[in-house]
Amino acid sequence: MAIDYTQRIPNNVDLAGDRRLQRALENWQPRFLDWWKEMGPDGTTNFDVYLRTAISADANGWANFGYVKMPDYRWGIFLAGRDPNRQIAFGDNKGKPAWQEVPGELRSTLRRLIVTQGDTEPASVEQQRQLGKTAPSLYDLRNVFQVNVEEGRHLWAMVYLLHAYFGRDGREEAEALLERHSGDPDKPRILGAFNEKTPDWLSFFMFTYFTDRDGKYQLASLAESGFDPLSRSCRFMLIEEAHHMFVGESGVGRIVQRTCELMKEHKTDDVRSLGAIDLPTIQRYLNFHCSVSLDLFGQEASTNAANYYTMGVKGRYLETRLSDDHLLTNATYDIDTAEAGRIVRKAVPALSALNERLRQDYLEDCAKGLLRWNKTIEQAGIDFELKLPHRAFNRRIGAFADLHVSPDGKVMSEADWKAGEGTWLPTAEDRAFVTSLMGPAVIEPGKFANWIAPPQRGINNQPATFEYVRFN
Ligand code: BYC
Repeated sequence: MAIDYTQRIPNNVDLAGDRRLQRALENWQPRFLDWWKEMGPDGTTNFDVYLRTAISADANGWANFGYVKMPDYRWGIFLAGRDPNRQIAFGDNKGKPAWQEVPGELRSTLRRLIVTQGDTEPASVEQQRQLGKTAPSLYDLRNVFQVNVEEGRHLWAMVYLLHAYFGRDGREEAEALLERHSGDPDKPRILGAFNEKTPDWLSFFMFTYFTDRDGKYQLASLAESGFDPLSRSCRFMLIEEAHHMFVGESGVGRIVQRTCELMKEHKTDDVRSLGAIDLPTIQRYLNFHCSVSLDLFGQEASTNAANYYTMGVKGRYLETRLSDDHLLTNATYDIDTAEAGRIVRKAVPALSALNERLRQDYLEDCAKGLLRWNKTIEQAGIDFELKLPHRAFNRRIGAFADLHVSPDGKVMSEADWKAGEGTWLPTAEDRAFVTSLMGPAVIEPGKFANWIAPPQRGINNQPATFEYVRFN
């Protein structure tokens, strides 16, 4: 299917039929491109990258592969198809037709959720800005760029909603999404994890494994929203999100594989001297990215979350597949929380526990990748197991923020925690070592940096040796 180049903004929302909206978005587009040039992947404007582009929301249209210069990427607005009979599935408005416009009383709540979601998308592009310079292969270089352009499109998705449904406030919020920047002391991004650095490829793969997976669970909850345009936007975004998590899971998996190969071949644990990343360092990075991502789910007991649910704006993961009353007014849910300096398990009203419930779904999903990574370690005959840290470890948000908890869940004094910190979280020395392995970028087709194994297969049935990026 060919791209319609007569459209400045490819879309399936009949932009041409809404001149006011079209003008507003065409006004925002150059600002977005300025932001991309200033804050997007550094020094890449002339590269031809083998990218997939969504040109429509149907099965054939969402994955068109070809060489594209990234500033010319066809960022567009695509919503999953509309079900005219869709009903709100939960909360006080359960059973009513899904809203096609924003109900007045939900305006500020919905805007806030859309802005929070939208803010993460450009933030991650900013965080990954320098990675191209140290890519371990052309295949990986292409993957980070793919992730970046799709996060750019996800920003477009939220900006469309702001422009189309929130009037002047929405336009101002859309501007502000380009004005806050990751790690900026004066105008930081909204959520903690999006102000951290992603300075190296181990961090990038951990980020796409753990933090993009928060994206999956948050988007899935918003896909249940009674506000139909938000639901449809998120459903389309989720299709793209799967590739980002694949990049993370396979990236960490390939690093683990290479480390194990070298340990076996040289009969040593000291793979650092062989230019690879040792398993304890991988575990420390994992602890960091997992704990920072767990914070993204908010407070364990949250009245915000209860209100979102009751109002019908944000549901549970796979809400419509759950078999209960979808009101939860009389239900309880067991959560781990902190009381008098201890971790206790207790039943709380299910409505207030919705953040924690989503975090639980998320953690179960996170565990699956570890099973695969650990299989690689086991098959190499190595006695080591990667583990998810306890949910209370290294938290900044929620009930455990004031506790000092080890990765295996022991509450301890601050002094003891500080004494253990260097074995649980990446140290300055770990980070310096990992950085020392990075770059310069490996740009010969089919070649890979020493610290990572090649992928099992390439992108879109292309071989690993394919020229995924041309530099011109
Ligand atoms: N950092 O009642 P609570 C993605 C604030 S990632 C800073 O628990 P709530 C992606 C909170 O705002 C997915 N502040 O809040 C991934 C609240 O502030 P106020 C992004 C935090 O609302 C990779 C206060 O603490 N999408 O897509 O229930 C690459 C009380 O908390 C944090 C979404 O997040 C934090 N971590 O839950 C690219 C979905 N956590 O009211 C993309 C939209 C909490 O006291 N957002 N606070 O001023 C939401 O659903 C909710 O805002 C949250 C927070 C789940 C984030």
